[in-house]
Amino acid sequence: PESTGYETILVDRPRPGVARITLNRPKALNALNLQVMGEVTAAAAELDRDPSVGAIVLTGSAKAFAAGADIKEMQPKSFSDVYAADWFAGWDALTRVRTPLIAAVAGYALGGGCELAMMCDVLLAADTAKFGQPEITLGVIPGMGGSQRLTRAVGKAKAMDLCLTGRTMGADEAERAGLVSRIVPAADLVDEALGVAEKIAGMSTPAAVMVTEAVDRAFETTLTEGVLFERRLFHSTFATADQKEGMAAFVEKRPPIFRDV
Ligand code: CO8
Repeated sequence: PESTGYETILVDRPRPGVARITLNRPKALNALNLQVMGEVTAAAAELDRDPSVGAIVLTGSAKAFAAGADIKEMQPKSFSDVYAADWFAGWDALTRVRTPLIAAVAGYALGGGCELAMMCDVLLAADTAKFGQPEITLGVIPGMGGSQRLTRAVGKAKAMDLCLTGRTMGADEAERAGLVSRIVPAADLVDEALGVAEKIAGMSTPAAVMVTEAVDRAFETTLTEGVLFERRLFHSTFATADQKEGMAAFVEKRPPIFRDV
């Protein structure tokens, strides 16, 4: 059983090695308020510390992954309020989670919802998914990394288009643009995401974590530095028992049994 006491999320373990965090504020279309931020980041950090969890699925409802940061919570805030609280900085904790995070998006992923999905390692979309950064229509701009991660994911032209007009982008356009890795019929989204998570959880955990660190490094550094970083991580996989097992299993024509060491 998972930690209880969460009010805005559900946490469960639907498959071996797989944990799922479900955003659960249906009346507000999963709008992300401070409580959601605290609960998602706490649950993810706790699952990250659990060696039996090899992948985490983050999802919402059929209608909304999340319709953005909570506008009603932000409405009364002043500049000093949001500056002093460093509003949204708490979400950065999610990017320190080392266990692979899979976003499974159906329905609205707008504003902070789109930004939250983009913080995950793998982004799967239902055919009903709608992505957008509509902050400009509220007189503000993205505040959880949207202008940066969207631009890196889809390039300047589309990022500018989306952030300046506030329009939404359907699953097909998101897939063409490189924002999502797969589109799945809505009815199959959760199964597909759990299957992807189970597959990842069955890999060598050190290798899975290293490869997410290596891919992430591509966003942070030059090609030369990134290639060196990757090569050194590659070398270090030879210090793991899982490398011995994985290569022996290939040669012996049998499936590997990784022990995550
Ligand atoms: N915040 C708070 N409540 C919300 C939000 C939200 N982002 N989105 C929906 N809700 C609430 C609605 O107010 C409504 O509540 P109620 O029943 O009490 O009126 C309930 O959810 C259902 O919503 P709708 O009735 O609007 O449902 P529809 O199906 O008609 O419409 C939409 C769905 C199109 C998604 C619509 O709800 C919508 O446009 N939502 C807002 C989308 C948006 O603009 N998101 C961006 C928010 S801003 C952000 O994420 C980052 C801000 C960065 C600012 C930086 C500050 C420091």
